[in-house]
Amino acid sequence: MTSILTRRRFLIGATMTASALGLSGCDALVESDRTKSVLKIAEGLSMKTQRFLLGDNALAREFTEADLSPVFRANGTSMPDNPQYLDWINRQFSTWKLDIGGLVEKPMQLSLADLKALPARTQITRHDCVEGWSAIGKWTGVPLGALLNTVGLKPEARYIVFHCADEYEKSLDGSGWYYESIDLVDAFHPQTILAHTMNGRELEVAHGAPLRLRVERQLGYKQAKYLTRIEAVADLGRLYGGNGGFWEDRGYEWYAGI
Ligand SMILES: Nc1nc2c(c(=O)[nH]1)N[C@H]1C(S)=C(S)[C@@H](COP(=O)(O)O)O[C@H]1N2
Ligand SMILES: [Mo]
Repeated sequence: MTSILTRRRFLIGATMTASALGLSGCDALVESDRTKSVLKIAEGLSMKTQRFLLGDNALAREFTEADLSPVFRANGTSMPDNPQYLDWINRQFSTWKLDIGGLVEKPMQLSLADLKALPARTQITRHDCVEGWSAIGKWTGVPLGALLNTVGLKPEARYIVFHCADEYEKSLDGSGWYYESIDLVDAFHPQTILAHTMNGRELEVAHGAPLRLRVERQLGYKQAKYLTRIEAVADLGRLYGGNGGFWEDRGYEWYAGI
């Protein structure tokens, strides 16, 4: 098993390739398309490096009950303000459904009760936000891979997109809805779950009720809350800003490996 330090060094090494390729100051980082494509290469390297060093199925570290953070901060949206969501809350999410569609053989709609009746995985993991805080929480939910096997992915499917109930940035064209995406390696990873339970209790609104993604080898912003729809797609270019996520459309890396 590679030590975290070596792994971080190696990842830094991969990212450094961007500078080796000729990026100098931060100003150079701002606009040029070449810079963007170089950064994309660096990001591709860090994803490949992580997977090469750790393997496609290597688990993120799991902790014990004793490690649970006494306080787990809520970040980003902590209360979606759209009327549909408020109605779901008022009905204890009994009318909420998760829609699974896109490039699948058998599209499905699952209620919260349906999801809770499925076999679940529980994991205690550390959540790392890019803003510089971490918290350890216990998550219980349905392995995404099992759900995808049930609906059956069409051969063209390459990514899984997660649509959320919060419009993070109000805009006329609807480009401000929170969304995220992962590829099939992460979608079928054993620790990738749709969590309905946190620290042994029903997921609170601030943490993404009634259902949120946990994709444990990536940073906080990938952990989409308030899920409404899961869509299998062949490419990410046609969704919203085209970069595969709300924050990705605003400059963050799509592969947020940690
Ligand atoms: N739908 C939605 N999901 C989201 C966000 C958000 O604003 N909306 N914020 C992200 C960020 S940046 C982080 S760090 C985590 C925070 O999860 P928490 O509120 O449970 O701590 O959720 C992520 N998922
Ligand atoms: Mo975050």
